Amino acid sequence: MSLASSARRTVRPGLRGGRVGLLGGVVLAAAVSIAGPEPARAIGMTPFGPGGAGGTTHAQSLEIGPGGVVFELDAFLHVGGTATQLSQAGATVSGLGFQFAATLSADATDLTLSYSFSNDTAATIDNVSFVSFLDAEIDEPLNTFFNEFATIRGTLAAGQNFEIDEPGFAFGNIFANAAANALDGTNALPPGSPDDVAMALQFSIGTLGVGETAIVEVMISEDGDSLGSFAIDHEDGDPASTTRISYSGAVRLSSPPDPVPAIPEPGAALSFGLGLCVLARALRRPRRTRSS
Ligand SMILES: [Ca+2]
Ligand SMILES: [Ca+2]
Ligand SMILES: [Ca+2]
Ligand SMILES: [Ca+2]
Repeated sequence: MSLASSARRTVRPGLRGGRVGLLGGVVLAAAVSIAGPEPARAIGMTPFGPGGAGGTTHAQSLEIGPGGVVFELDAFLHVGGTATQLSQAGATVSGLGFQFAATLSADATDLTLSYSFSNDTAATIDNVSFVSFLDAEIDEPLNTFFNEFATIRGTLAAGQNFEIDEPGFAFGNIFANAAANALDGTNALPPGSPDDVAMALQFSIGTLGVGETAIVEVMISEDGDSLGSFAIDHEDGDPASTTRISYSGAVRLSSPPDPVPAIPEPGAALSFGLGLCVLARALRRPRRTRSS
């Protein structure tokens, strides 16, 4: 199957490298903070697309804290060297039964994405690996999407890898590496080298026995919580931007297969409002195409 790439941001705004947008954003943010209280912190979302596809590029709204907006959320399952992009997949991926669920914590600060792959065949399936890809922006209307950086904390688990890079519209190789199951284990956008942050996490699952299920859980948090022993924190270089997006995950095997909880349905009014936001952002944003 061909790996779809999103059409987006054909041209960056002319503010790149300049100071006008950043200073304007600082002034505007200062005015906002004088005028009113701190904005509420929480994660809000509309229902995810096929395969758990999320972000404005998939016509789904996922907002993180006061300033975070997901542009693209997707994942890849790799089986025996063959990649499947989950936003393009059905209920079966490389012969494995596939289910996706999204669960918000009670205080709406942590979103857990659950990807479940069950071997319902009569033979073991070898060389299974999973890669999650997340491209979010922080306070883009105030200070652009390319003034951002990321840091890592903790220790990678056995079989885990990561990458932080520009998402492939300018110079980064993270999306191609996610599609190739070959994250490079480097942070190309540390503090002091800001750009358009995208993050990826890779989990080696190995062999899935007959009747066995692998459950990959990915957490997106706006208050620093994480799953497993390793996390990436995505932040904005503008001191007025207080949003921090934490991204982490873990994999476990279960036999017999785990039931997957149903996807929670946001209220109709919330969905409608967020849907309008998605539409408005989609209309505002210039499009460009990721080079393959
Ligand atoms: Ca939390
Ligand atoms: Ca920003
Ligand atoms: Ca890279
Ligand atoms: Ca980004």
